[in-house]
Amino acid sequence: MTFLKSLATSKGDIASITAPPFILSATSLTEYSKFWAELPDLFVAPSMIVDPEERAVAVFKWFIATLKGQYTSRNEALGSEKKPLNPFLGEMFLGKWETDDEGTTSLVSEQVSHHPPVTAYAIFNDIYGVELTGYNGQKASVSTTTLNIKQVGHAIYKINKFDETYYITLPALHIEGLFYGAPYVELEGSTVIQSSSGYKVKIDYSGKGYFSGKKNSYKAKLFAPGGSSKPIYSFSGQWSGKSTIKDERTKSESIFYDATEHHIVPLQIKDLEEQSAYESRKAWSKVAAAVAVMDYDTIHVEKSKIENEQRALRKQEKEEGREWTRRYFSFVEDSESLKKLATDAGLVPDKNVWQFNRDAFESGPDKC
Ligand code: HCR
Repeated sequence: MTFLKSLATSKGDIASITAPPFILSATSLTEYSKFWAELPDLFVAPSMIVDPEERAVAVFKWFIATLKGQYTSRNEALGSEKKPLNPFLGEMFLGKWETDDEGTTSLVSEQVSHHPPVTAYAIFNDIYGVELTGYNGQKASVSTTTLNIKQVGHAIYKINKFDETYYITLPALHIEGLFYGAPYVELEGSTVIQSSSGYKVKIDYSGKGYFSGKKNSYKAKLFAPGGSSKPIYSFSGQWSGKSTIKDERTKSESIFYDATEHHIVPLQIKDLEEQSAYESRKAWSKVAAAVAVMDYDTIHVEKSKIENEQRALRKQEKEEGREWTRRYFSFVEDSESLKKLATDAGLVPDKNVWQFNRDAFESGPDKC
Protein backbone atom coordinates (compact mmCIF):
# COMPACT_ATOMS: atom_id res chain seq x y z
CA MET A 1 0.00 0.00 0.00
CA THR A 2 2.88 2.38 0.84
CA PHE A 3 4.29 1.68 -2.62
CA LEU A 4 0.96 2.40 -4.35
CA LYS A 5 0.55 5.61 -2.34
CA SER A 6 4.07 6.66 -3.28
CA LEU A 7 3.21 5.92 -6.92
CA ALA A 8 0.02 7.97 -6.76
CA THR A 9 1.83 10.97 -5.27
CA SER A 10 4.92 10.70 -7.51
CA LYS A 11 3.47 13.05 -10.16
CA GLY A 12 5.41 11.13 -12.76
CA ASP A 13 8.79 11.61 -11.08
CA ILE A 14 10.02 8.02 -11.20
CA ALA A 15 13.02 8.74 -8.96
CA SER A 16 10.70 9.81 -6.14
CA ILE A 17 8.76 6.52 -6.09
CA THR A 18 9.57 4.54 -2.96
CA ALA A 19 9.60 0.98 -4.23
CA PRO A 20 9.72 -2.03 -1.89
CA PRO A 21 13.15 -3.72 -1.74
CA PHE A 22 12.06 -6.65 -3.91
CA ILE A 23 11.25 -4.26 -6.80
CA LEU A 24 14.59 -2.45 -6.59
CA SER A 25 17.13 -3.25 -9.24
CA ALA A 26 20.89 -3.36 -8.73
CA THR A 27 21.33 -2.11 -12.29
CA SER A 28 21.71 1.47 -13.39
CA LEU A 29 19.69 2.81 -16.32
CA THR A 30 22.94 3.61 -18.17
CA GLU A 31 23.32 -0.16 -18.65
CA TYR A 32 20.07 -0.39 -20.61
CA SER A 33 21.75 0.99 -23.76
CA LYS A 34 23.32 -2.45 -24.19
CA PHE A 35 19.99 -3.95 -25.24
CA TRP A 36 20.40 -2.37 -28.68
CA ALA A 37 23.20 -4.71 -29.71
CA GLU A 38 23.04 -7.93 -27.72
CA LEU A 39 22.53 -9.70 -31.03
CA PRO A 40 25.64 -8.44 -32.88
CA ASP A 41 24.92 -10.61 -35.95
CA LEU A 42 21.60 -8.86 -36.57
CA PHE A 43 23.12 -5.48 -35.67
CA VAL A 44 25.70 -5.68 -38.49
CA ALA A 45 23.64 -7.75 -40.97
CA PRO A 46 22.15 -4.79 -42.93
CA SER A 47 25.66 -3.68 -43.94
CA MET A 48 26.05 -6.84 -46.05
CA ILE A 49 22.86 -6.39 -48.08
CA VAL A 50 23.18 -4.61 -51.40
CA ASP A 51 19.48 -4.15 -52.21
CA PRO A 52 18.04 -1.13 -50.29
CA GLU A 53 14.61 -2.76 -49.92
CA GLU A 54 16.08 -5.93 -48.37
CA ARG A 55 18.37 -3.76 -46.28
CA ALA A 56 15.38 -1.90 -44.83
CA VAL A 57 13.85 -5.32 -43.98
CA ALA A 58 17.09 -6.34 -42.22
CA VAL A 59 17.14 -3.11 -40.19
CA PHE A 60 13.54 -3.78 -39.14
CA LYS A 61 14.47 -7.34 -38.19
CA TRP A 62 17.35 -6.15 -35.99
CA PHE A 63 15.08 -3.55 -34.36
CA ILE A 64 12.29 -6.06 -33.59
CA ALA A 65 14.90 -8.45 -32.20
CA THR A 66 16.15 -5.83 -29.70
CA LEU A 67 12.73 -5.45 -28.05
CA LYS A 68 12.78 -8.73 -26.10
CA GLY A 69 15.96 -7.68 -24.30
CA GLN A 70 14.91 -4.05 -23.87
CA TYR A 71 11.51 -4.75 -22.38
CA THR A 72 11.23 -8.31 -21.03
CA SER A 73 14.72 -9.38 -19.93
CA ARG A 74 14.43 -8.24 -16.29
CA ASN A 75 11.02 -9.81 -16.03
CA GLU A 76 12.32 -13.10 -17.38
CA ALA A 77 15.53 -13.17 -15.36
CA LEU A 78 14.26 -11.73 -12.07
CA GLY A 79 10.54 -12.53 -12.04
CA SER A 80 9.38 -8.93 -12.45
CA GLU A 81 10.39 -5.55 -13.83
CA LYS A 82 12.53 -3.63 -11.34
CA LYS A 83 13.11 0.03 -10.57
CA PRO A 84 16.55 0.75 -12.04
CA LEU A 85 19.16 2.85 -10.26
CA ASN A 86 18.86 6.50 -11.22
CA PRO A 87 22.20 7.36 -12.90
CA PHE A 88 24.20 10.36 -11.75
CA LEU A 89 25.43 13.01 -14.17
CA GLY A 90 28.60 11.83 -15.89
CA GLU A 91 28.03 8.15 -15.06
CA MET A 92 29.43 5.87 -17.76
CA PHE A 93 28.75 2.31 -18.79
CA LEU A 94 31.29 0.85 -21.20
CA GLY A 95 31.68 -2.54 -22.78
CA LYS A 96 32.11 -4.59 -25.90
CA TRP A 97 30.86 -7.69 -27.62
CA GLU A 98 33.51 -9.94 -29.14
CA THR A 99 32.23 -12.53 -31.60
CA ASP A 100 34.02 -14.70 -34.19
CA ASP A 101 31.96 -13.48 -37.11
CA GLU A 102 31.38 -9.83 -36.21
CA GLY A 103 34.61 -8.98 -34.38
CA THR A 104 34.33 -6.15 -31.85
CA THR A 105 31.17 -4.14 -31.32
CA SER A 106 31.69 -1.37 -28.75
CA LEU A 107 29.29 0.36 -26.38
CA VAL A 108 29.65 3.80 -24.80
CA SER A 109 26.76 4.93 -22.59
CA GLU A 110 26.88 8.22 -20.70
CA GLN A 111 24.41 9.96 -18.40
CA VAL A 112 24.27 13.40 -19.96
CA SER A 113 21.51 14.84 -17.77
CA HIS A 114 20.31 14.02 -14.27
CA HIS A 115 17.25 16.27 -14.04
CA PRO A 116 15.50 15.22 -16.23
CA PRO A 117 17.39 11.94 -16.63
CA VAL A 118 18.82 11.45 -20.12
CA THR A 119 21.20 8.69 -21.21
CA ALA A 120 23.14 9.05 -24.47
CA TYR A 121 24.81 6.10 -26.18
CA ALA A 122 26.93 5.05 -29.13
CA ILE A 123 27.40 1.49 -30.38
CA PHE A 124 29.74 0.83 -33.27
CA ASN A 125 31.34 -1.96 -35.24
CA ASP A 126 34.17 -0.71 -37.46
CA ILE A 127 34.66 -3.96 -39.36
CA TYR A 128 31.14 -3.72 -40.78
CA GLY A 129 30.98 0.08 -40.65
CA VAL A 130 27.75 0.37 -38.66
CA GLU A 131 26.97 2.78 -35.85
CA LEU A 132 24.00 3.41 -33.62
CA THR A 133 23.82 6.64 -31.66
CA GLY A 134 20.95 8.02 -29.66
CA TYR A 135 19.62 9.28 -26.38
CA ASN A 136 16.78 8.41 -24.16
CA GLY A 137 14.75 10.08 -21.44
CA GLN A 138 11.39 9.17 -19.93
CA LYS A 139 8.29 11.19 -19.10
CA ALA A 140 6.05 9.35 -16.69
CA SER A 141 2.45 9.80 -15.59
CA VAL A 142 0.28 7.73 -13.28
CA SER A 143 -3.29 6.60 -13.90
CA THR A 144 -4.83 4.57 -11.06
CA THR A 145 -2.40 1.63 -10.79
CA THR A 146 -0.65 1.97 -14.15
CA LEU A 147 2.56 3.87 -14.77
CA ASN A 148 2.59 5.35 -18.28
CA ILE A 149 5.96 6.18 -19.79
CA LYS A 150 6.70 8.21 -22.90
CA GLN A 151 10.20 7.91 -24.23
CA VAL A 152 11.98 11.10 -25.20
CA GLY A 153 14.76 10.91 -27.80
CA HIS A 154 15.51 8.77 -30.80
CA ALA A 155 18.14 6.45 -32.24
CA ILE A 156 20.14 6.89 -35.43
CA TYR A 157 21.49 3.79 -37.20
CA LYS A 158 24.14 4.41 -39.88
CA ILE A 159 25.63 2.12 -42.51
CA ASN A 160 28.79 3.71 -43.88
CA LYS A 161 29.14 1.58 -47.01
CA PHE A 162 25.81 2.77 -48.39
CA ASP A 163 25.93 6.20 -46.78
CA GLU A 164 22.53 5.33 -45.36
CA THR A 165 20.90 6.60 -42.16
CA TYR A 166 17.84 5.30 -40.32
CA TYR A 167 15.95 7.53 -37.90
CA ILE A 168 14.26 5.40 -35.24
CA THR A 169 11.57 6.69 -32.91
CA LEU A 170 10.95 5.05 -29.52
CA PRO A 171 7.68 3.48 -28.38
CA ALA A 172 5.64 4.52 -25.38
CA LEU A 173 5.15 1.90 -22.70
CA HIS A 174 3.25 1.27 -19.52
CA ILE A 175 3.96 -0.77 -16.42
CA GLU A 176 1.27 -3.28 -15.53
CA GLY A 177 1.01 -5.55 -12.47
CA LEU A 178 1.95 -2.81 -9.99
CA PHE A 179 -1.05 -3.56 -7.79
CA TYR A 180 0.20 -7.11 -7.31
CA GLY A 181 3.80 -6.03 -6.71
CA ALA A 182 4.87 -7.83 -9.89
CA PRO A 183 5.42 -5.09 -12.47
CA TYR A 184 6.04 -5.80 -16.15
CA VAL A 185 6.32 -3.70 -19.29
CA GLU A 186 3.90 -3.57 -22.21
CA LEU A 187 4.57 -1.46 -25.28
CA GLU A 188 2.00 0.84 -26.85
CA GLY A 189 1.86 3.51 -29.53
CA SER A 190 4.26 3.17 -32.42
CA THR A 191 7.78 3.26 -33.78
CA VAL A 192 8.76 4.72 -37.13
CA ILE A 193 11.99 3.70 -38.83
CA GLN A 194 12.67 6.21 -41.58
CA SER A 195 15.56 5.50 -43.95
CA SER A 196 17.44 8.12 -45.95
CA SER A 197 16.84 5.77 -48.91
CA GLY A 198 13.12 6.59 -48.62
CA TYR A 199 11.98 3.24 -47.19
CA LYS A 200 9.89 3.59 -44.07
CA VAL A 201 8.52 1.14 -41.51
CA LYS A 202 5.65 1.92 -39.14
CA ILE A 203 5.19 -0.44 -36.21
CA ASP A 204 2.05 -0.38 -34.03
CA TYR A 205 2.21 -2.10 -30.65
CA SER A 206 -0.53 -3.59 -28.53
CA GLY A 207 -0.93 -5.79 -25.48
CA LYS A 208 -3.19 -8.65 -24.57
CA GLY A 209 -6.51 -8.65 -26.33
CA TYR A 210 -6.12 -5.83 -28.87
CA PHE A 211 -4.72 -7.29 -32.12
CA SER A 212 -4.36 -10.94 -31.28
CA GLY A 213 -5.22 -11.60 -27.67
CA LYS A 214 -1.52 -12.04 -26.97
CA LYS A 215 0.91 -9.90 -24.98
CA ASN A 216 3.71 -8.02 -26.78
CA SER A 217 1.88 -7.96 -30.10
CA TYR A 218 2.66 -5.72 -33.04
CA LYS A 219 1.75 -5.05 -36.65
CA ALA A 220 4.12 -3.31 -39.01
CA LYS A 221 4.17 -2.08 -42.60
CA LEU A 222 7.11 -1.34 -44.83
CA PHE A 223 6.54 1.38 -47.44
CA ALA A 224 8.67 1.97 -50.55
CA PRO A 225 10.03 5.44 -51.31
CA GLY A 226 7.57 7.77 -53.03
CA GLY A 227 4.87 8.02 -50.38
CA SER A 228 2.50 5.27 -51.54
CA SER A 229 -0.02 4.32 -48.86
CA LYS A 230 0.19 0.66 -49.95
CA PRO A 231 2.89 -1.26 -48.08
CA ILE A 232 5.23 -3.63 -49.90
CA TYR A 233 5.62 -5.84 -46.86
CA SER A 234 3.60 -6.32 -43.72
CA PHE A 235 4.77 -7.98 -40.52
CA SER A 236 2.91 -9.15 -37.46
CA GLY A 237 3.32 -11.27 -34.37
CA GLN A 238 4.81 -10.97 -30.94
CA TRP A 239 8.09 -9.12 -30.58
CA SER A 240 9.00 -11.49 -27.73
CA GLY A 241 8.00 -14.51 -29.84
CA LYS A 242 7.33 -15.29 -33.48
CA SER A 243 7.02 -12.73 -36.27
CA THR A 244 5.54 -13.30 -39.72
CA ILE A 245 6.39 -11.47 -42.94
CA LYS A 246 3.98 -11.05 -45.85
CA ASP A 247 5.07 -9.82 -49.26
CA GLU A 248 2.08 -7.66 -50.24
CA ARG A 249 2.91 -7.99 -53.97
CA THR A 250 3.03 -11.79 -54.12
CA LYS A 251 0.92 -12.41 -50.98
CA SER A 252 3.45 -15.03 -49.86
CA GLU A 253 3.80 -15.38 -46.11
CA SER A 254 6.44 -16.95 -43.89
CA ILE A 255 7.97 -16.90 -40.41
CA PHE A 256 10.36 -14.01 -40.33
CA TYR A 257 11.92 -14.13 -36.87
CA ASP A 258 11.58 -16.13 -33.67
CA ALA A 259 12.83 -14.22 -30.65
CA THR A 260 12.79 -17.35 -28.49
CA GLU A 261 15.40 -19.01 -30.70
CA HIS A 262 17.90 -16.20 -30.92
CA HIS A 263 20.29 -16.03 -27.99
CA ILE A 264 21.99 -12.91 -26.76
CA VAL A 265 25.73 -12.44 -26.66
CA PRO A 266 26.72 -11.17 -23.20
CA LEU A 267 28.47 -7.82 -23.10
CA GLN A 268 32.04 -7.90 -21.81
CA ILE A 269 32.85 -5.27 -19.22
CA LYS A 270 36.03 -4.57 -17.31
CA ASP A 271 36.55 -6.09 -13.85
CA LEU A 272 35.52 -3.75 -11.04
CA GLU A 273 39.16 -3.17 -10.02
CA GLU A 274 39.93 -1.81 -13.48
CA GLN A 275 36.92 0.50 -13.65
CA SER A 276 37.00 4.24 -12.96
CA ALA A 277 34.96 5.67 -10.10
CA TYR A 278 32.43 7.11 -12.58
CA GLU A 279 31.65 3.75 -14.20
CA SER A 280 28.23 2.36 -13.29
CA ARG A 281 29.17 -0.99 -11.78
CA LYS A 282 32.02 0.48 -9.74
CA ALA A 283 30.07 3.54 -8.56
CA TRP A 284 26.99 1.56 -7.52
CA SER A 285 28.81 -1.55 -6.23
CA LYS A 286 27.91 -1.02 -2.55
CA VAL A 287 24.29 -0.23 -3.36
CA ALA A 288 24.11 -3.27 -5.66
CA ALA A 289 25.49 -5.53 -2.92
CA ALA A 290 22.89 -4.20 -0.48
CA VAL A 291 20.08 -4.65 -3.06
CA ALA A 292 21.15 -8.27 -3.54
CA VAL A 293 20.49 -9.00 0.15
CA MET A 294 17.57 -6.53 0.41
CA ASP A 295 19.34 -4.54 3.10
CA TYR A 296 17.21 -1.41 2.89
CA ASP A 297 19.21 0.62 5.42
CA THR A 298 22.51 0.12 3.61
CA ILE A 299 20.84 0.82 0.25
CA HIS A 300 19.65 4.12 1.70
CA VAL A 301 23.02 5.01 3.28
CA GLU A 302 25.08 4.17 0.18
CA LYS A 303 22.65 5.87 -2.22
CA SER A 304 22.65 9.00 -0.06
CA LYS A 305 26.47 9.12 -0.19
CA ILE A 306 26.36 9.23 -4.01
CA GLU A 307 23.52 11.77 -4.03
CA ASN A 308 25.27 14.07 -1.53
CA GLU A 309 28.52 13.89 -3.46
CA GLN A 310 26.61 14.86 -6.61
CA ARG A 311 24.85 17.73 -4.83
CA ALA A 312 28.24 19.05 -3.65
CA LEU A 313 29.63 18.85 -7.19
CA ARG A 314 26.65 20.80 -8.63
CA LYS A 315 27.01 23.42 -5.87
CA GLN A 316 30.69 23.84 -6.64
CA GLU A 317 30.00 24.15 -10.38
CA LYS A 318 27.36 26.79 -9.69
CA GLU A 319 29.73 28.77 -7.49
CA GLU A 320 32.42 28.60 -10.17
CA GLY A 321 29.92 29.58 -12.89
CA ARG A 322 30.46 26.52 -15.02
CA GLU A 323 28.59 23.43 -16.11
CA TRP A 324 29.56 19.79 -15.89
CA THR A 325 31.54 18.81 -19.01
CA ARG A 326 30.08 15.74 -20.69
CA ARG A 327 32.79 13.28 -21.67
CA TYR A 328 31.81 12.00 -25.09
CA PHE A 329 28.53 13.65 -26.07
CA SER A 330 27.61 17.26 -26.78
CA PHE A 331 24.25 18.95 -27.15
CA VAL A 332 24.44 20.45 -30.62
CA GLU A 333 22.11 21.85 -33.25
CA ASP A 334 20.55 19.02 -35.24
CA SER A 335 21.80 18.61 -38.81
CA GLU A 336 19.53 19.45 -41.74
CA SER A 337 19.68 15.84 -42.99
CA LEU A 338 18.48 14.44 -39.65
CA LYS A 339 15.80 17.11 -39.39
CA LYS A 340 14.55 16.00 -42.80
CA LEU A 341 14.45 12.36 -41.73
CA ALA A 342 12.53 13.29 -38.58
CA THR A 343 10.03 15.26 -40.67
CA ASP A 344 9.69 12.33 -43.10
CA ALA A 345 9.07 10.11 -40.07
CA GLY A 346 6.14 12.39 -39.17
CA LEU A 347 7.82 14.18 -36.26
CA VAL A 348 8.62 17.74 -35.37
CA PRO A 349 12.44 17.64 -35.48
CA ASP A 350 14.40 18.41 -32.33
CA LYS A 351 16.35 21.67 -32.42
CA ASN A 352 19.26 20.26 -30.47
CA VAL A 353 20.36 16.67 -30.08
CA TRP A 354 23.00 14.76 -28.12
CA GLN A 355 25.78 13.91 -30.55
CA PHE A 356 28.57 11.38 -30.01
CA ASN A 357 32.13 12.68 -30.28
CA ARG A 358 34.06 9.64 -31.48
CA ASP A 359 37.41 11.43 -31.54
CA ALA A 360 37.07 12.39 -27.87
CA PHE A 361 36.33 8.76 -27.02
CA GLU A 362 39.23 7.39 -29.10
CA SER A 363 41.71 9.73 -27.43
CA GLY A 364 40.18 9.44 -23.95
CA PRO A 365 40.93 7.04 -21.09
CA ASP A 366 37.82 4.88 -21.50
CA LYS A 367 38.56 3.18 -24.81
CA CYS A 368 38.64 -0.54 -24.09
C1 HCR B 1 10.47 2.50 -17.76
C2 HCR B 1 11.73 1.88 -17.18
C3 HCR B 1 12.87 2.86 -17.30
C4 HCR B 1 13.22 3.12 -18.75
C5 HCR B 1 13.56 1.84 -19.51
C6 HCR B 1 13.92 2.11 -21.00
C7 HCR B 1 12.84 2.93 -21.67
C8 HCR B 1 15.27 2.87 -21.03
C9 HCR B 1 15.88 2.94 -22.41
C10 HCR B 1 16.06 1.57 -23.01
O1 HCR B 1 16.62 1.65 -24.31
C11 HCR B 1 14.74 0.87 -23.06
C12 HCR B 1 14.10 0.85 -21.73
C13 HCR B 1 13.66 -0.31 -21.26
C14 HCR B 1 12.95 -0.48 -19.99
O2 HCR B 1 12.01 -1.47 -20.20
C15 HCR B 1 12.42 0.82 -19.39
C16 HCR B 1 12.15 0.61 -17.90
C17 HCR B 1 11.11 -0.40 -17.50
C18 HCR B 1 10.78 -0.03 -16.07
C19 HCR B 1 11.46 1.30 -15.77
C20 HCR B 1 10.62 2.09 -14.79
C21 HCR B 1 11.27 3.40 -14.42
C22 HCR B 1 10.48 1.24 -13.54
C23 HCR B 1 9.40 1.64 -12.67
C24 HCR B 1 9.22 0.48 -11.70
C25 HCR B 1 8.20 0.70 -10.68
C26 HCR B 1 8.15 -0.53 -9.86
C27 HCR B 1 8.36 1.90 -9.84
